[in-house]
Order: sequence, then structure tokens, then C-alpha cells
Amino acid sequence: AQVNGTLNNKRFPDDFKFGVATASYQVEGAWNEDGKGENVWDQVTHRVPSPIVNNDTGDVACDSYHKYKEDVAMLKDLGVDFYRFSISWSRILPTGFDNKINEAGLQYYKNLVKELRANGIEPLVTLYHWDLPQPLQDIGGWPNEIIIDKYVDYARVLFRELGDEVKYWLTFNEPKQTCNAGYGLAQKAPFITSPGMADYLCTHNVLRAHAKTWRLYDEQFRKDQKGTIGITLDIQWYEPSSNSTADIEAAETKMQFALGWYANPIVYGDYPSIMQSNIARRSAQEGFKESRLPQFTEEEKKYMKGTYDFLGVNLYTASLVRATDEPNPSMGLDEDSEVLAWQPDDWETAFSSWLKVVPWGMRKLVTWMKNTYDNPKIMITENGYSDSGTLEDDGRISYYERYLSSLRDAMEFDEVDVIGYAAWSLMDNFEWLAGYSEKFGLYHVDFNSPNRERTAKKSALWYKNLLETRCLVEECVD
Ligand code: PNW
Repeated sequence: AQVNGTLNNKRFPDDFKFGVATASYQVEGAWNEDGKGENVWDQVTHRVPSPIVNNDTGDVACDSYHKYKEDVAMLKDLGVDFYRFSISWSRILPTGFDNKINEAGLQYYKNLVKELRANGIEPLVTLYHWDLPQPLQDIGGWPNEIIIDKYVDYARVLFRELGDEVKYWLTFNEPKQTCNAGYGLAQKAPFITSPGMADYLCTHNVLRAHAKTWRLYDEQFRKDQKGTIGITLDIQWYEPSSNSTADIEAAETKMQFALGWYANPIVYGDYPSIMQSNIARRSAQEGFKESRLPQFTEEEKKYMKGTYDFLGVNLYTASLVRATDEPNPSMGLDEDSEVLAWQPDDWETAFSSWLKVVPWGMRKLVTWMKNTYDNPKIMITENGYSDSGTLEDDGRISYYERYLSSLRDAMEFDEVDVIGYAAWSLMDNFEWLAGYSEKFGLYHVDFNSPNRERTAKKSALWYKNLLETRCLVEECVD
């Protein structure tokens, strides 16, 4: 049907799933209650001086550990199909190891899942959203390959204890942030500076832990539990800054260094060839006997390949890319890519400086993923907009409207297999380094009140209406 001269394709299919997302450290609070162990975010937010804006911590956060029934009531009111939340490893296994299971922690998630189910909401569980148990960091964290089996032990407990009720799993949230920001650039816990070295080792272990966990589920739980398991990767859209072949190639290289670093091994069994060749050449120039990029054995490549049921992706923003004749000789992921990326000053910006509003990047990204990864099922597991916290959040509504419209176009015109979408976030929460200074919620949370009262913003009402009508324009004509 034609509306105002354009094809009206703005209704989402009936089987398309809408949800909202949160993460354990950002909302739960109760950081040391009922037997929970310390994790790396507890550790860094308690440092003096603190690396976090206003010395904020997640000690109480939204207090969802005590208020989960209120959270579910909000979800019910929004009318979501699913709720994406993450599990705190230290709440389940306080030492990080499976020598001791904390029943109280497990019970919290059982209660949450039960409450969701009682309200007809599907749980989508992220096993790991950055909150590594501190005792595992104390033995080296993700760059130490011992961690692979510790992660699989943790996953086994969750599949066994929650798998009857949870049918959608994500092994990792944004491993690029864990590895590159956490162990390369010291921008996320545990704030280690080892670019182009520890971040590559971290990723190698995350990928092997992911594959082993997917295979564990596939071989030992899938038959009985009949669930589905993927991973969530973070990516910006990288747009060539000109029509030149060099800039088009540079943008492709950047996509491979960001998304391909993880997606290529999982889909095809090995790192992207451009990463392998660039990093091998540069490592040799630097005097290393072997490439700084670790290598998979042939056996590992076979084992890794195809370990996903769907690909989750978190998209917020975009950058421009250009080729350069003078590559930066320093070690690091960006330097190893040998291309330049930046965000123009005149692009519309949210409250977070990195969050340029670039809706057309959504369609370009999922279409690129379709073409690059053999038409996978794709779920947008996060997409969202920050402001300073107003209830009249028209900027957020406009952001969602435009990004969803771009996504819908990709489904309609490029036939991308997108199965669902989660808005980040259900409510304002602990925004990592920015503490509580940047807000992403559909619901406002009063962090000055001990009760942490929640209030629906204008965007919550907008999202609720979208979920009812499934239609992005005033009237959808079928
Ligand atoms: C996500 N980028 O991280 C995280 O998963 C959330 O926990 C977080 O609160 C949310 O974004 C908002 O910051 C991102 O490259 C990682 O554009 C990378 C990007 C964006 C968000």
C-alpha cells in the first residue's frame, strides 16, 4: 500500500519479538547480599580514587534484586514479548569456581524467571555481561586460558538449574568491550592497558569458551530443553567517507576488525584474513617470532565453526572511515587495522559524546551481516539513546522511530532475517564509567530515593503503543 507516495511497509510481522534489555551489574544492586561474591565492577567502583563519574557505584543501582516484581509489572505494562537480562556470575558462584553454589543467588533468578513466565514474558538470558568474579581476575582473567573451563562450568550450572524455563540464551554480551576496552585500552573493568596483546588473548579465550558452551548446550541440553543459543556482538556501522575504492575497502576492513573479529570465527571457523595478514606482518616488523593474533588449531576451527543459532547485535551509532598512507606503528586493534575512523562534529548527538544518531546505519549493518555471514537469523539485542533524564524524552522517541524504521526497511527490501529487537534500556541504570550521569531508560528511576521509584517516561508510552499496533506510522495499511 502507498501512504503519502511511499511504500507503507512499517508494520512488523506478527512473529517479530519486541523486548527491552538490562544487565545485572547495572540494575541489581545488593552487591554483597545473600552470599554474592565480589566481581571486577565491584572492585573498580570501590577504588579510591574511583574511575567512575561522581564516584558512582552499582552497590544499590535500581535495587532490582529486591524490586524484581515491580520490574516485571513495568514489563507487563509495556507489553513486551521478552525481557533480556543478565546473570551475575558472582551471585551464583561466589568464588567464580563451581566448588560452591550460592542457592540464594540462584533462587533470585528462579523467582525472576517464574514471575516473567507468570506474566507471559519470555526470558532472554545473557550469561555474561562484563561482571567477572574477582577471584578469576586475580588469576589473570580472560587472557588466561584456564578461564575457558571455568566459564563452561558456570554455564553448565545455569543450563541445569534454569534451562527448563529459559529458552533463549546469549553466551556473551559484547566481548569486544570486555577484551578491547577491558584488557586493551583500560576503559572498562579490569582497566588493563595492553593493546594489541591482552585484548587478543582475551578474545581467543572468549571465543573458545563460547564455542565450548554452545556445544555443551547442543550436545547435552538442547534435546530436553529445546532452547536456542547465540552471542551478542557490539558494532557501529562504518561508512566509507568517499566513493573511492580505497575508502570503501577501508570501511570493510574496519567492519572485519570490529565485528569479524568475533563473527568470522563463529560463523566460518577463523579470524578474518585481513586481521591475520595485517597483524602477522606488523608483529614480524615489531620483532615478534609469532603473530600477536593467536591462531586456532585445525581442530579448533572445526569445533568453532557454526556455533550459533542466531547472531545478536547491539547497534547504537556509526562512524566514517578512510584509508591512510601513513599507518600508526603503535600496537593495538585500531592501529593494526591501518584505517582511520571518526565521527563528524556536525552529526546529531545524544547525551553520550560517542552516541551520534545515525539511523540509516541500522539497515546498512544488518544487510551487511546478511551478505557477509550467509543470511543468519539476527536479533537486535540493544539499541538506545541517552539524555540527561527528562520525562518528556522526545529525543528518545525520535531515535527509536528512525532506527526501527531503518530496520523495518532492511527486512522488507533487503529480506534480512531479523527475529527481534530489544530497546536499551527498561529503566535508567548504572552506565559504567558515566555512572548515573547518562540515562538510557524508558522508565525514570529516582536514584536519590531509597525506594528507587520508577516513573514511565513519554518514550515508555510510545513503545507500549508500538508494541500494541506493531506499526511505526500513524496508520499501517496492510
Ligand atoms: C552497550 N559502540 O555498550 C552495553 O552493552 C550496555 O551495558 C550499555 O549500558 C549500553 O551500551 C549503553 O552504553 C556499547 O561501539 C558498546 O557504539 C559499544 C558501543 C555502544 C554501546
